[in-house]
Amino acid sequence: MNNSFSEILDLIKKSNRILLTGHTSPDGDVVGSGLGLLLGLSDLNKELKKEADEKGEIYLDKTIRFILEDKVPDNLNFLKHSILIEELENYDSKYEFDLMICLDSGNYKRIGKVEQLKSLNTVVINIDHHVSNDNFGDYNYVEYISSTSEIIYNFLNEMKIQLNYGISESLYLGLVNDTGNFRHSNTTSEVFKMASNLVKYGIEPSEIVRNFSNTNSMGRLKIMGKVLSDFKFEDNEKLVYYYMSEKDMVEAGVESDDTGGLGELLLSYEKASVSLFLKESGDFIKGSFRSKYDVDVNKLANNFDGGGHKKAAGFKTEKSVEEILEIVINQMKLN
Ligand SMILES: [Mn+2]
Repeated sequence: MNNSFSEILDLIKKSNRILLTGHTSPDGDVVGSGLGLLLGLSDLNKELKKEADEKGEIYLDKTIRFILEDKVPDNLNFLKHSILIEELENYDSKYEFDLMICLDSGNYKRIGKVEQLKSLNTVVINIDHHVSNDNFGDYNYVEYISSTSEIIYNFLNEMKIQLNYGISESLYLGLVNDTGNFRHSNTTSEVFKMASNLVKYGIEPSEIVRNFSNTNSMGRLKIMGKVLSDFKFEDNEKLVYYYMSEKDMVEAGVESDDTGGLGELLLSYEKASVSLFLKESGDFIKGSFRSKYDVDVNKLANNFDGGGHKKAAGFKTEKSVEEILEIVINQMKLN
């Protein structure tokens, strides 16, 4: 059961130290929804302070921080306010947070080491759009719409928190990230209405997309070339896949976080229905599924305790590439 936006807002109003966070390896939706909410709540704080001043009441300023385990990737750093996002490693205050808002995270583990900042008295709010979300919060708001950014947009609007350039730019990036720039099936009429409204605040859609997408390093382009020339295809299951070892990454001179979106690239193969991009990561293999038609890849990822959406899901496992492929292909055969 979801809590209402007004219950969540009441909790925010009552809390003085608020921590916003999202999943590790942050994407445009984590950064966009988090920054949009941070800026909205900062304005709310000013508003509450003004109201208290007018009444001659004492007001304790809210501290609102947006902290992620990992650093914000280069292609998301163009946002006007991205400097406000803190990396856990650089965070050294000893606040006791009253409230922690987890964004775009299907389960509590997804926030990684930021979990250390929670104390016994911290209330957790879970705001997310993944079908695999397990309602881990003390308060939950989970809705299966395009993005967490769309939920934050609805929240700010319904709670009458005024948007501005910075909020709009952030939320627009979240939409672009999760709808594949309005290409995926989660692109609804509500999404277009939201986008249209955000543009009224003076943001430049073409500039956002250019900053977000046209930032491939030489290494990343070379690794794309390798993936495109060496991928494998299972004709019966219409499964296209590629396994990238750490050696491949070293040879191409790319970092692990330079490899996002390669599964989607593979899915563009005309005959493919599902793509699986596998990547060695220490003792684990990380997998990323994309689905073009009606194969539910959230279910496929569940085999490895992962999840996400019907058309995009991920997992991390200690199993070998061969074992992973066998499990996936066998399950696809059954369907
Ligand atoms: Mn998302």
